[in-house]
Amino acid sequence: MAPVQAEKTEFLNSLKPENVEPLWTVMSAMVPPVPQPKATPTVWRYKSLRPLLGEAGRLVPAEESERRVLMLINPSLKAPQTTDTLYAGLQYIIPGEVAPAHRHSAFALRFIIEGDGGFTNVEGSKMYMERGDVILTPRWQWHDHGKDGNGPMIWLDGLDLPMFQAIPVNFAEHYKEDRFPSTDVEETPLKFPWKGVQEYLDAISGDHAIFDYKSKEKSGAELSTIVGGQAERISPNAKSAWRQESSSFVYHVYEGHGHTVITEANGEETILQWEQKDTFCIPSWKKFRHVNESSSQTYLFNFSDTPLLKNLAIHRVNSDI
Ligand code: 1HN
Repeated sequence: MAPVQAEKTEFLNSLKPENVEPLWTVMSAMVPPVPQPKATPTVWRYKSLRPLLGEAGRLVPAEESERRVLMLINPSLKAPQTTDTLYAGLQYIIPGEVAPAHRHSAFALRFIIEGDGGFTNVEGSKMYMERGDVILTPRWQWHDHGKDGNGPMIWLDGLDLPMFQAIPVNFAEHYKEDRFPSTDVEETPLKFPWKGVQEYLDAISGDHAIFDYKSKEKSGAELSTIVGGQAERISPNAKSAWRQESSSFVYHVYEGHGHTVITEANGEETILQWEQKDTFCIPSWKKFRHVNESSSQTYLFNFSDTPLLKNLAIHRVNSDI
């Protein structure tokens, strides 16, 4: 080793005990030319997960679980990461069960996949939920879930939990009783029935339509400061527009089947094949488009971290595609 190299190594070794590290060896990785999400594009197949949810229902009592959820964890990351910034899980509830009242700093939304007679009570407003509905649980609001009638109910939970890994300020509290006192409500700003969303999408001409879920309490605002949502319609055997954003997305297939093409900067292609009730994720800055392979309309729901990025002034859209 040339003397200067030996000296340099000795110098670098002397830094560690002082709790300092050189920036110059890692600078390019820290400020890469484009986002480098760690998440891998992944599909969670309902056909495979549905029996596992049933097994969880049989083996894990509600009292034991607080929330009976299978988390959708990205194979390149660990819980609670579905993408680098978003958490998704499938929740399963059986008639008569109580998912007890609690509140936390994290925001949650739910997209109902299967069943009826299930309800969420948010701060005393008890809302019944149906397939396709979006239900919000704003930060620090008491919420519990339950289920009347027959058969289970299953929904997709979307939370901003990964952010609390980086900013560990998530508080939670349990209510003194299982249920927060409630009254039934039909119309509430926290519920977005599917019917109206589909009517909106169907009234738009063209092969690809997007509905932006917006807060009903603060007009024009996103669903939360961190998580936002959209519904999309793609015409029979048609393709959606290409899209590339700094946001990451969790998609859920409400109806239809097809695939999503993801093109990397080096031209490499990933195909995510999906069918009804599947969930899949698109990491940040991936260029992607959906292809409807069915002879009827395909409807997708997504939630993303777009509001977070907008609020931090780091949302970026490639509009040259
Ligand atoms: C939560 O409160 C719910 O209320 C679901 O249904 C999933 C995952 C992590 C932390 C809190 C719910 C959750 C959660």
